[in-house]
Amino acid sequence: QWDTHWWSGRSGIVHLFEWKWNDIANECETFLAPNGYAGVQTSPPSENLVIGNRPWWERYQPVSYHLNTRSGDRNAFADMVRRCNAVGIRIYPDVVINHMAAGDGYGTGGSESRVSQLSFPAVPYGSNDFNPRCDITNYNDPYQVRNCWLVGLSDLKTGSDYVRQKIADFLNDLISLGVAGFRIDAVKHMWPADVQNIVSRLNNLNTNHGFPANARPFITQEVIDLGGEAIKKDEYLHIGTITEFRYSAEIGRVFRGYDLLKYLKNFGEGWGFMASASALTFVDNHDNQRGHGAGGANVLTYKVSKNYKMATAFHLAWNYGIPRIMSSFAFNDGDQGPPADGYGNLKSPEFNSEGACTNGWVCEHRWRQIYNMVKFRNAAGGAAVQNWWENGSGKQIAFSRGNRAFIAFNLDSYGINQNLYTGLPAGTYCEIASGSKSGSSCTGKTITVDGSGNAYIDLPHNADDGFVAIHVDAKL
Ligand code: QV4
Ligand code: CA
Repeated sequence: QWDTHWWSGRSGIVHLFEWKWNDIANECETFLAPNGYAGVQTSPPSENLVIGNRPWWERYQPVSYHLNTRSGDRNAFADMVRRCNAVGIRIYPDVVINHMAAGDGYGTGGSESRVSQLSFPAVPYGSNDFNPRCDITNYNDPYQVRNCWLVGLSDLKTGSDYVRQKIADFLNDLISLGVAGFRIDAVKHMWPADVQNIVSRLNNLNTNHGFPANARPFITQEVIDLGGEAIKKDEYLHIGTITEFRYSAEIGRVFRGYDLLKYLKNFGEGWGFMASASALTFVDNHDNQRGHGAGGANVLTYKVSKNYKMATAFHLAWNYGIPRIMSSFAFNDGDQGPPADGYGNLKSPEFNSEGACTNGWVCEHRWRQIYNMVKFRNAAGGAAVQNWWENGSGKQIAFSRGNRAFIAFNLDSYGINQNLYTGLPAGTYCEIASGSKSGSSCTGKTITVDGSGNAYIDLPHNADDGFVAIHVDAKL
């Protein structure tokens, strides 16, 4: 429940938010695997309520556990998992199990949602399967948070044997298709014992998809705990990993320049975050990038691209947590749905000559500064952070990962123009923010490490990218 089941030499889970299953399968084969990514978090695969102008959040309103959504049907889901596993990309669907939909209507597979009668015939769930209707108004009352209806979503009686087994059957169906684990939605709104019980009913991973015998599904639980509420992330640590929302809030604050970079020296447990092996870390997620959930105004998104790339570079360079990378669609208002045609069918991403997404998809995971930092993380492996350097004002920092990788950041009002000790073997390296290694040359700048491990670092305050990075796999 803590093991991601990543292939060795891979890292990073990309949240391909609202992508179609077939497009994810193509992305695994053509981009994610060749660039060293390890996994994908998908949007919820279960049938959801069709809502008016198709906001993204309709997918958080289940109508049944049929695998039938705008992302594709059961066959497409199965095909995606098979193709991604074959190239070493693990699939972790987002699963919504705390509740069903909030309104009456029909699902993406045609099933009925009759909240007014507490009836979801396609599961089936009936009136015995829901907690009595009430609103969550006080997050300091654990009973209310767990037993009342989150923003009017029909709250399942997860204490009941029948409900637990229906949920476990749904998750076991996904396991049979080869998923490596789950992002479980709204875990704060379920009692730890209920979540634990459901997880205990899960089968081991499917060995036909390359998992070893007795492998448990990776579990990451969405528990938003920024401190100050009654429900603590610690209550769920024995079940699996947990989304570390403080990571998102704090890294945004630092890379917006509201705190000094030098304080990142002990980023992680030193800042009061949970233990690294339990922490699912992210710069932004699909909620807080648009003002839903928690994190507030400091959260960085693709819209503040220079600072976002710097924060992501630090995220991937630093050896704390299990990193998840957000891959967004462009939006102006927080309810807007993903790119779709006039009939509501999701659009496939298209790519320009440089590999960047077009037609409404942002695809941060295809930004050079980001995918090259995944390669940096893979090159660094388990090497420790060493050779920390900071300037007098604390707005410029640099560090190495053992003798395998080196990175410098500048948020100051003047440049870095000096020799720094990199810890790396002598040679010429491709600087991976500005370009990529291609054969024996580099499409961007180069940095030369001398025989004593020093390199001249030139990083102007107004450079396009606020960091420079080199690693042994990009040595020329
Ligand atoms: C409205 C009113 C309610 C009223 C209700 C009556 O606001 O006060 O009770 O009508 O029916 C959508 C609308 C919301 C609406 C609700 C029900 O935005 O206004 O309520 O539907 O019709 C996503 C969105 C929500 C969305 C929900 C369901 O963020 O806006 O609600 O999907 O479609 C807390 C939780 C945390 C949660 C986070 C957002 O602790 O668990 O809020 N995060 C997860 C997901 C998130 C998802 C849910 C949970 C729910 O990451 O994306 O909410 O599954 O912090
Ligand atoms: Ca609940």
